[in-house]
Amino acid sequence: IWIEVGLLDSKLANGTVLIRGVAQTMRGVGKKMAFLVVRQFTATVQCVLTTDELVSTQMVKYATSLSRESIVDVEGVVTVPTEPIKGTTQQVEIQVRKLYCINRAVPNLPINIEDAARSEEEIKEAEKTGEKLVRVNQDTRLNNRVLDLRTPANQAIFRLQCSVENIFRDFLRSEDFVGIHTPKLIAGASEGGASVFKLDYKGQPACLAQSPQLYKQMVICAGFGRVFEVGPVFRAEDSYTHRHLCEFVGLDVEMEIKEHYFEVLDIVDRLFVTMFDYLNDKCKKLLDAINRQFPFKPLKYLRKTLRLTFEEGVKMLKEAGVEVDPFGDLNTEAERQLGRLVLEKYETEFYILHRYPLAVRPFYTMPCPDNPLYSNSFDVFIRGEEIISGAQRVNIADLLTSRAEACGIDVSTISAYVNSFRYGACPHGGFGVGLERVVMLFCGLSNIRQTSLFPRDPQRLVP
Ligand code: ATP
Ligand code: AMO
Repeated sequence: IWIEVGLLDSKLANGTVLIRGVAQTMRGVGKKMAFLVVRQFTATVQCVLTTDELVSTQMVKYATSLSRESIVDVEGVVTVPTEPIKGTTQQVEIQVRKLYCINRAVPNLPINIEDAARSEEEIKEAEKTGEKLVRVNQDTRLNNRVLDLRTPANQAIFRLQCSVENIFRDFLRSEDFVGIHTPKLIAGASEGGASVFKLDYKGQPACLAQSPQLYKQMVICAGFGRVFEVGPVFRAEDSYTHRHLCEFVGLDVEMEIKEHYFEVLDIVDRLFVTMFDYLNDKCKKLLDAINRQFPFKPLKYLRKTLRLTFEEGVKMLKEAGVEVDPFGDLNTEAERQLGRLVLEKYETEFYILHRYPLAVRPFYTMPCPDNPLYSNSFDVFIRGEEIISGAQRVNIADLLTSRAEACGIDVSTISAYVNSFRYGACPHGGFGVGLERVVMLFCGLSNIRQTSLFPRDPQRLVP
């Protein structure tokens, strides 16, 4: 009976099971006994070989000579040891009856999974006692990503990411949003020309989409009411930071609004509170696996998400002695500082900052009706870092044209977009979320490369 390693428990005691997994470690004790730790996804179990009528000394030798990370099938009887088992996730053992190697790994692996799975704390503790454990650096990990991804924390990170994406879809579908797919090969920049990947499209100049922005709005003009998209976003970032990738997964939303851009904020609020609740309730094992290697405190968030205006944010910073331009953008350090102040005052690490200065927002952003120096726009932060940008959009073609011109954009390159607003266009707004940033910041990870399977950054195109 095939069974998943993660499902092995004392209820199966004395039963015969068959597992397939990876030979993680093997240790011989004399010629008559060997221990083999077998791993499947995030779970590990100890398999014990003791010579008897079914297990020969050759088989014990064979088990200890297996190369690490080889794929094995193990058949055996489940037993419950009297002492708790250290070093495996499952609290039972398998007394091996049969052992087959299905596929052998090379003997010298570029990364040892046990090394890659160790926490910084463990390494430091060992150093105190004079023991030197291997520290696998990020480049080595990313160069050998197939092996690196086998660590329990990495297995958990990408399962958690899948949940984030699914909750995004499920929540929006339950609110009558329609999933769409917009083109990624497009004629011009959608978020400003600086960070665009240019390419040749059968002789025509083209580029990779920097966001679904213009097309998701055109779909609203086409009468779809409420839409969302999950898809790749390409940005030719030229500096190397802990939170920018050259390709990331964009979670985008666009919706008609009746009265106010707060209707969009209401969706952000309910979507993310639903998401965080789900992750905390239903993904405990995954969070534990990440926590074991990369310890983090659970995210603090409120039942109703805090909304601060940009002006209020600037005031809080000023009171704390941080001078920022009241009509400029916040730099990374000011954003972090504001995050700390908000946490102190409001006890939340998740909040919305809205009514940004118009000058720092893209041309398609609606100016505030009461004061055009500000805009109906917002960013959303987790632990002091941006995960979302959004806004009400300009839905009046002539205003859009003048805003584009004011921002230095050649309107002839976006005429199909601008013209969409000449055939009857509802007031609307939306937002874009970076999937990798959500996972990184929810789990308090320090680098966005940890939440991208095969990260693309200014220096990395392979693997
Ligand atoms: P996006 O650029 O998509 O809005 P973001 O998080 O980079 O996402 P911005 O408002 O553009 O947000 O930038 C905020 C701050 O982040 C900037 O003031 C700048 O300090 C820093 N920053 C933005 N882009 C880069 C980059 N490519 N390299 C280094 N720093 C950057
Ligand atoms: P923005 O450019 O702020 O807005 O992007 C939206 C969100 O995408 C994520 N993000 C990134 N993630 C990884 N690497 C990058 N280089 C990167 N750049 C951005 C961030 C950010 O909050 N069209 C608008 C959205 C809208 O108004 O609907 C836009 O693209 O989490």
